[in-house]
Amino acid sequence: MSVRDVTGLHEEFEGERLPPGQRETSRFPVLSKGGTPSWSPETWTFEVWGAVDEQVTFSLEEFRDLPSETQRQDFHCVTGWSRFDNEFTGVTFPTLAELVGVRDDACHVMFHGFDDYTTDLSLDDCMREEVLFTWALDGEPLPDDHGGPVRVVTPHRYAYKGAKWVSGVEFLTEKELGYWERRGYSDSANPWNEERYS
Ligand SMILES: Nc1nc2c(c(=O)[nH]1)N[C@H]1C(S)=C(S)[C@@H](COP(=O)(O)O)O[C@H]1N2
Ligand SMILES: [Mo]
Repeated sequence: MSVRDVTGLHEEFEGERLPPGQRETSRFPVLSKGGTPSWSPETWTFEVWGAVDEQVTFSLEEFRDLPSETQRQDFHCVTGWSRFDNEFTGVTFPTLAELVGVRDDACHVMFHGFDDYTTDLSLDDCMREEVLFTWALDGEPLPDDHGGPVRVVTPHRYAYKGAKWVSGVEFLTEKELGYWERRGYSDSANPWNEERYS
C-alpha cells in the first residue's frame, strides 16, 4: 500500500521539522478534557450539517467505505511534545467536502466530539490534503484513548485542532470558537510561530 508522506509540510511554514519549543517523543501521551467515551459500531454516526448542499449522516461502515488513503504525519501537541512518523489511514477533508457540497457562503468549520469537545478551523485551513478523518494508526484500529473509532488529525496545526471521537462537522458562515479556543488557546495554532495562547 502506498503511503503519502506529508512530514515535509513544515517547509511551507518556513520552519524546522521539529517546531520551536517542542521536544520529540516516541511515546504517544493521551490528552483529553474528560474520560474516553464508549461507542458501539452499530450506533455510531457521523453527521455533516450547516452550510452544505446536503446534510448527511454516515454509519461507521459507510464512513470507512469512503475513499481513503494512508499518510505519514507528524503530531505536535501544544503542551510541548511532538511525535514523528505516525501512519494514519482515513478520508481527507477535501474528499468529504466534495462529497457533501460546501456552500459558497461557508467560511469556517466546527468539529464536534462525542465528549462535547469542539474545535474550529477556517475553511481554508481544513481544505488541505493532510487534514484527515482517521480510523487507523500504524495499520491498527485507532485506539479508543486516541479518539477511536474516528478522529481528526491536523499536522499543520497543534493537535488540539484535531477532534478525537469526532461525531460531526458543522460548516459555518461566521467564525465561532471551540472548547480550548474559548479558554485561551490560540485560534490559529501554527506550531512554527508558537501560536499556543491567544
Ligand atoms: N474530543 C476531543 N478531542 C480532543 C481532545 C479532547 O479532550 N476531546 N483533546 C485535544 C488535545 S488538547 C490534544 S493535545 C489531542 C491529544 O490527542 P491524543 O490524546 O491522541 O494525544 O487531542 C485533541 N482532541
Ligand atoms: Mo493538547
